[in-house]
Amino acid sequence: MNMEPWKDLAAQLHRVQALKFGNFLLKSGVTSPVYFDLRVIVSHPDLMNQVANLLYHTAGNAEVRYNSVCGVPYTALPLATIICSKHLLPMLIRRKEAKDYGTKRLVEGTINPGETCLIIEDVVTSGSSVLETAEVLQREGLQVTDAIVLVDREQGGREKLAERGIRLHSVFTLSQLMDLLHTLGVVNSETVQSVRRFIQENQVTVTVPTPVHDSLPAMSYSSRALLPGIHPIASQLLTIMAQKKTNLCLSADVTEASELLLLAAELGPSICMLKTHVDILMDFTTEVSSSLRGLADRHQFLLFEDRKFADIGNTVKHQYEGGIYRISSWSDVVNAHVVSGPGVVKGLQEVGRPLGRGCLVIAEMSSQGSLAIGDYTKAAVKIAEDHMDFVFGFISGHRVSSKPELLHLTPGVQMQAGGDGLGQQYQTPHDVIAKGGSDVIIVGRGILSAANRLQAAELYKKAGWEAYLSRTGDVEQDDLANVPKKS
Ligand code: S5P
Repeated sequence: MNMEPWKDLAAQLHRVQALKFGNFLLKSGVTSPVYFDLRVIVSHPDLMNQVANLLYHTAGNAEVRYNSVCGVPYTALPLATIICSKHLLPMLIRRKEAKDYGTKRLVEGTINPGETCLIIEDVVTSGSSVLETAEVLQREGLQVTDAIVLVDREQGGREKLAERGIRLHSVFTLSQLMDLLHTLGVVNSETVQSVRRFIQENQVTVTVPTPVHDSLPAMSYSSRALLPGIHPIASQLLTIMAQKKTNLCLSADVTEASELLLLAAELGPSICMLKTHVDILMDFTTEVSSSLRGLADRHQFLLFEDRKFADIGNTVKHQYEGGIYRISSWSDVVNAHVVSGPGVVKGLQEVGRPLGRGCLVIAEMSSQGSLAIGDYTKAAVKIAEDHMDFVFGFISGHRVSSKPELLHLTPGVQMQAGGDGLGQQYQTPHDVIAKGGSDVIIVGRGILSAANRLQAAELYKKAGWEAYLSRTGDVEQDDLANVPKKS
C-alpha cells in the first residue's frame, strides 16, 4: 500500500501541533509523553480535507456498510460534514448540549429507524465518547456497528467498544503514528519508546458505565417495591401502582376545595397519586386536608403537595411543618429544588422523616428554557442519591438515576406532544415511560380540560400502563404475586 497519504498527514498533524511531545499532566493525574489537540485542525482547511479523506477511505477499506454518518461532537462534526458533502451521504447531528426537556431532539436530521449510522471521531482513549453518541443514535432506533477514528490511542477503547458490538477502525493507531513520525525524523527513538511504555502502562480498565437508559428497570414495579433498603414511601407507591395497574398521578390544579375533593373521590380509583397545589385553593381549611387524607386512604393513592421548597434548610422546615397549610401533617410526599444546596433536603428531612414522609428532588423541569439541565441535573441526582433515607425519587423529564430504588415522576404529559403557550412542554405517556424510562406520569390539564374527566383519566391510566408493559415486558403479572397484600 502507498503510505504517502498517511505519512504526509502525520507530518502535517505534527506541523500544526495537533500532537505534542513532552510531559503533560492529564486530568487523571497521569503524566503523558504525548498530547493531542486535534481541535486545531479546523483552522487548516487542507488538513481537514486530508483527514476527512483518510477517514472515509478507512471505512471503505474495512468494507463498512452504512446509510448515514454522525460525527462525535465537536471536532468530528466538521469532519463528518466534509465526508457527507463530498460523497453525498446523509448526515445526522447529535446534540451535545444537555437535553432541554421533552420535545427538543437529541439527533437532528432524518432518522430512518433500522438504518445503520457510521460514527466518526477524532481520538479514542476509553471509547466512552463514541459509546455515548452510539447510545443516543441507538435510542432513536438506528444501528451502530462501526466507528472510524483518526487516532486510536490503544489504551483499551477498541476492546471496550467491541464489547458493546461496535468495531473501531483507525486511520492511525498511536504506535503507527509514532513509527511514521520516527521515519520522518520528527521524533527520536527515545520518544517512540516512552510513548510505547505509556500505552502499555495506561490501559483504561474502567468499565464503561451502562447507560442509564439501558439499565431501565426491566424490573417490575412490584419487584422494586421489595428492594432492600427502599424508602417506605417508594415501596408503598410501587405497590399501589402494581396492584391498581396505574402509573398515573393526577395534577389536581383547581382553585376550589369542593372541586378538589370531587376529583379525589371520582378519579381516586384510577390514580396512584394525587398532586396538589394547596396554595391556589381559594378556600383551604384543615378540613380540606383531612378529607383529602381520608379519600387517599380509602382509594389507595398517595398525596403529593407540589410545594417546590427552595429555601435554606431552617426556613423550609417551618414552611413544611407550619403556616396555615401544615403540609407535613397530611401530605405523603413533597418536592424540593436544590438550588440552595443539600441543606434544603436536610431541613425538610428533620420534619418529614419522623413522620414517614418522602421527598422528590426536582432534577429537571418541563418548561422551555429551564435551567435545570446538565451539571445542575447531575448535582441534583447526587444530592438525591446522598439522601436516600428521605429522598425517594425525582421530578424529571426522563430517568436520570440508574438506581432502581429511586422513582422518576414526570410532569408535562399529554396525549400529544406540544406546549401550552406559557412555556409548558408536553411529552406523551409512551415517550415518558417507554422511551424515557420514567415511572409515573403526572397529568393536569390533559385530564382537567376534558369534558369527561374520569374517562380521560382512564385513557391516561391505560396509555401509561401500556407504555410500562412495553418497557418491561409483561413481568408485572408474575411479580405481583410476591407482593404482600395490604390489609
Ligand atoms: O417541571 C415541572 C414540574 C412540575 S411539578 N413541570 C410541571 O408542569 N410541574 C407541575 O405539573 C406543574 O406545577 C403543574 O401542576 C403540573 C403540570 O400541569 P399540566 O396541566 O401542564 O399537565
